[in-house]
Amino acid sequence: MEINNLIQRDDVDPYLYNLNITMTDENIKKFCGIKYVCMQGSPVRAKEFARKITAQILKIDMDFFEPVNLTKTTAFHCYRVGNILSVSHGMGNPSILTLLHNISKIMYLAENFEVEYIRIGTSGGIGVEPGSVVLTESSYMPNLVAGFQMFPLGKDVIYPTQMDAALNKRIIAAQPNHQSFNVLTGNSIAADDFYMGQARFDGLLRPKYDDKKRMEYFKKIQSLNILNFEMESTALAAFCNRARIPATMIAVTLLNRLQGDQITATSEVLAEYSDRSQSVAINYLISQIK
Ligand code: R2B
Ligand code: URA
Repeated sequence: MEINNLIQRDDVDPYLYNLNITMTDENIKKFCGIKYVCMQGSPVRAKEFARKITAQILKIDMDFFEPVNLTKTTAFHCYRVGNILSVSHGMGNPSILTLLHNISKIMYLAENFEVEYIRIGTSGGIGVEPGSVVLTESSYMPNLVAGFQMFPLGKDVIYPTQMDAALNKRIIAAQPNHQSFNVLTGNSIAADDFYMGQARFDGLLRPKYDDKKRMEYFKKIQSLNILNFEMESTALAAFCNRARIPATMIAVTLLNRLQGDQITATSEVLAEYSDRSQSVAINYLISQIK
């Protein structure tokens, strides 16, 4: 991690409002030695992931262990298992970006300068078989520009959004030869919402586009090797590029958007799909830790 030269130890506000934690020495110690920060949208899934890595990596019987949430807020939950943090990031770029500032300040204060960040999530596939897991190479805005646009002091700035290629390679190398689903690398679009932001017709508001225009958009998307829509990858990639933190996203596709808008898989199938992203991450963590 290359610390933004605006952040110096003495300048950092020791109270992290969004996590409701004061970074006393005692609290900082709870985070020392973290190497992997794994992020998922929901607090429930972050806890479930913490339970899985406890059982699968630390081999601890889950009948006798309950992960403890280290934050005092409902917005972001945070669980520590060995040198892994399992954190929830909420939904969308603004939410994950807020989490990233807070969690990275903690990593800095705890002197964890060699961290890696992985978002583990779901997405809408574009021309890929539902249930495939996509590792993001570069993240695009919905206007099909690779980058993340922000307006610091009203100025229009686009930050680069490539994920860490070496980390992606290590994750792929850690997967078993005969996985029952595809693990692909390609690009992703981080949309501003689930509906019109992802070219859907099934939101409340009637979009101005029609099927033909949408198909033209999907074709352009495919020509850029963009494999999925989701809502956080541009902020993740831009933040981590600026902070020099290796980062990537592992996102399972819940449907193929060339075939429709509605997610129609049963809840059992969807749960199994979500488990796939987690298991790809766990295979990687096991390969690094053992
Ligand atoms: C994927 O799924 C969520 C929307 O349902 C969003 O957080 C994302 O990126
Ligand atoms: N998450 C998204 O953002 N879009 C989808 O279509 C599915 C999951």
